[in-house]
Amino acid sequence: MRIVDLRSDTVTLPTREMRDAMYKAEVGDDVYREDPTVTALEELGADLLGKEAGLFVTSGTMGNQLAAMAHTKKSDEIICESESHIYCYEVAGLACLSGAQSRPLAGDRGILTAGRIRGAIRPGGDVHIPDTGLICLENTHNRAGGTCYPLAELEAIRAVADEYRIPVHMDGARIFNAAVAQGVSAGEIARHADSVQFCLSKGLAAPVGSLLVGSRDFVETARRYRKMLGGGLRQAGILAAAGIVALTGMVDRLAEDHANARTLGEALANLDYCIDLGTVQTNLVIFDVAPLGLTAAAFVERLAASGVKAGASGEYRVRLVTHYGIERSDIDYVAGVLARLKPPC
Ligand code: TLP
Repeated sequence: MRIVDLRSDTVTLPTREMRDAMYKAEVGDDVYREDPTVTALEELGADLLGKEAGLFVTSGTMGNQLAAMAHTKKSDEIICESESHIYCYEVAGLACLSGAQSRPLAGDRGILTAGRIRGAIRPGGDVHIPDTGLICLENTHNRAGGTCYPLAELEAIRAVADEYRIPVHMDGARIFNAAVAQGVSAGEIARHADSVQFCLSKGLAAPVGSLLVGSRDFVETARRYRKMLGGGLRQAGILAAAGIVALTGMVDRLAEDHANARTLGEALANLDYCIDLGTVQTNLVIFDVAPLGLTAAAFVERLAASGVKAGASGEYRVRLVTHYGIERSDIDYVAGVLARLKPPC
């Protein structure tokens, strides 16, 4: 049976070029800062995002958590979006690792506005009340279906953050998807944030790792916390080599994933599935199966019986993710399966 794995872009396999680069990578002990390939990747990532420095970390989760630890102090409050990864899927890391309280705000398709954020900032100076220590934005927004922050909104949020002197961290796990979809450089997006975490191991197809970028001081603080959490790696250049190929050779092709996601979204809409096509801006497609009288888990099982691997994004929401390795013919196959699974109205 044909298998089409649309569970996540994390399932992408490294390219031949990545494997060659990994084999040939010049390496050293990165805790001593003697791994030239890790250093090259960190400099490349920082450059692309217009920041002073970068830090290679094991995962997006580690990058986000290190950012929160480095930006905040214990008892701070962190403003985030109520469906964000940092709030929903990082095992309460903000509470455990930073000792901070989350202040989740509902966004519109995952997008927070400057006004909404301004209204949630704590006044400060009151013995009862936590300080707002950080604003976290997720771009693209995973659970909202891969939506992108409009640049004008980022600019307005930056202005509010500056007014209250609060740092902004961007969970840019898929920031390059946003950049390609919006036709701008990742730096153009990142300039509104003090720090950005972005994943090499999702649509960019590297096997492992993320980068955390920001000011030199911020990155040095994060480096200490990375060591504390056991993330000080040794000959990590083996992994970083693939990351360099990811950043230099895999960004532009994300447009193909977006086109495939759009085709899939339109197929779902044409079949009268419950989908908000406005959310299909990048490589994620989320639709609701409640009107079919099914849970997401039950629908995912039906898809699996036809070789289509999907994931649940909530009890009734199914998520399909397009990525490197998925071709247009796979999308046509999935559209055929979806047509068969939908009972006639
Ligand atoms: N997302 C994964 C799962 O954890 C849900 C996925 O399959 O989409 N930020 C965002 C916006 C993410 O989507 C993810 C991973 C992360 C952070 C964490 O990255 P990793 O998995 O590398 O820790």
